[in-house]
Order: sequence, then C-alpha cells, then structure tokens
Amino acid sequence: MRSRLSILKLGGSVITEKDKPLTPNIHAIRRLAGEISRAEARPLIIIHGGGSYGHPLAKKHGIAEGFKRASQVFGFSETHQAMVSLNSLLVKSLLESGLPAFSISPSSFIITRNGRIQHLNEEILGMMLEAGLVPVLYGDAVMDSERGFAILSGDQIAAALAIDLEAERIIMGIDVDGLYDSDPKVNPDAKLINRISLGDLPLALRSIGRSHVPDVTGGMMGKILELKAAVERGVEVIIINALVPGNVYRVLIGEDVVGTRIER
Ligand code: IP8
Repeated sequence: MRSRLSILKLGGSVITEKDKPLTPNIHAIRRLAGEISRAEARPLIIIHGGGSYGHPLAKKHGIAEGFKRASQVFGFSETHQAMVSLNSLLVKSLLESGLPAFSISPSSFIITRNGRIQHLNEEILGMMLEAGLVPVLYGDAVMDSERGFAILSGDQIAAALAIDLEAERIIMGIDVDGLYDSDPKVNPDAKLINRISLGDLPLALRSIGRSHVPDVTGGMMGKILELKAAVERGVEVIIINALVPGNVYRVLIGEDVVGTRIER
C-alpha cells in the first residue's frame, strides 16, 4: 500500500535569485519555511534545486560532463559546498519556524552511473521519517562510477525516492503556475495546462522554452522527463507556483491549487 509520503521539490528559481550568482531569495525561503511548518504535513521529504548556487559553478567547471582534468576537482568541491550553503539557509529557516528539518547530502548516500542513480541507500531516510524528522535534500555534485563525478538533479532524486518509498505525491514548486501550451515567459497568451496525461506529454514538451540562465540539468524539460517514471508507477505529480504566497501551504494540507497535474 502507498504511504502518505509527500515529496516537496522547491525549484532553485524559487529559493534563489536565478540571475544573480550565489544570491538567495531570503524572503521566499522564510515565507516557505513558515508555510511548510504551518501545514504540519507528515511524512514529508523536502528537496531543493541549485538555482544560482549550484548551476553556475557546475557549468564553469564542467562537472556534469564528468571528470576530465585535475583542475575540475576543486570545482566539484566548490559546487557541492555552494549547495551546502543554500541548504543551510533553508534548513535554518525551517528550524526557526519550528519544523524538525534535517539536512542530508545526497552525495553521502547516492552514487550515479553515467548521471543516473545507481545506488541509493534509503534506509536512513526511512528511519528519519519514522522518527518524525523532515529530511531536507538537494541536487548535488555526486560520485559517478563511470564518469568520476556527475551532477544529480533534485528532480531525479525526487522521482527515485517517490518510487522507492512509495510516496503518494510529488509537489513541484516552481516559479510559474505549471505547464503551459507555450513558454509563458516569452508568450503572454500562453495557456496553463491544468491536467495532462503521460501520453500527451511529448506534445506539450515541444512547446517548453529553453532556460535563459545556466541550468546543467535540463530546465523544465529535464524536470518533466525525470518525473515520468514516478507518474508511471502511480505517484501523483502536481506542479505549482511556489512564489505565490499560500500555494505551498494549501497544497500540503490537501486543498486545490492552480497548477498542472500529471496523470498516468
Ligand atoms: O536544480 C542541480 O539540481 P537541480 C544541483 O534540481 C546542482 O537540477 C549542483 C547544480
């Protein structure tokens, strides 16, 4: 039977200023921490993206392409550390809001092979959830058995954990209302898609615009492709705008929120 586990992915474009390197969106972080705490949704795993912390550094040092030269090793450390810093800001805010948040580095319990999760030790997460903790993970610079190292997106982690831990739903908090029939940042007439089935996804994906800021894990397109595997196994996926105050709280307590639901 499915657990009641919710996985909340907060996009890097929500918790950082995506155009300004290493700049958090402190206002959004504090507000979201309050909303998540107030909702009291359990069990819950929070995962966040890289935004202007992980992506520019990963790009600068070519981390997603794997180990090619010794000079990248320092960049690998720097990329991970940038994510640790961002994670600390979020975890600190969550704790201040009264939520028992617990930071975990994906690089300490996940190994990839050619960028795909090869080994994931979920035992520790299961025990934390049992204890009532809220694990807070992030897209990370990880060890890769073929390439030496890789960038593992928070979206791939969300889908893998949802499948392994039989989560009920993945909530994707991004900086627009959901999936549109064309890129809403370019086309003001773009229409929001409220529900979409896996069969109709390829058509919708063709209309998704390219990201204008560094995104080494494929932007919106990469996100959706990662989530497909979880939807196929019956996990409910809801994409909402986490920059709209109240949305994350409402979706966590089970209310209807404007967004896109991806169905089997
Ligand atoms: O923003 C990428 O995670 P994402 C993390 O979830 C790094 O794709 C280190 C760039």
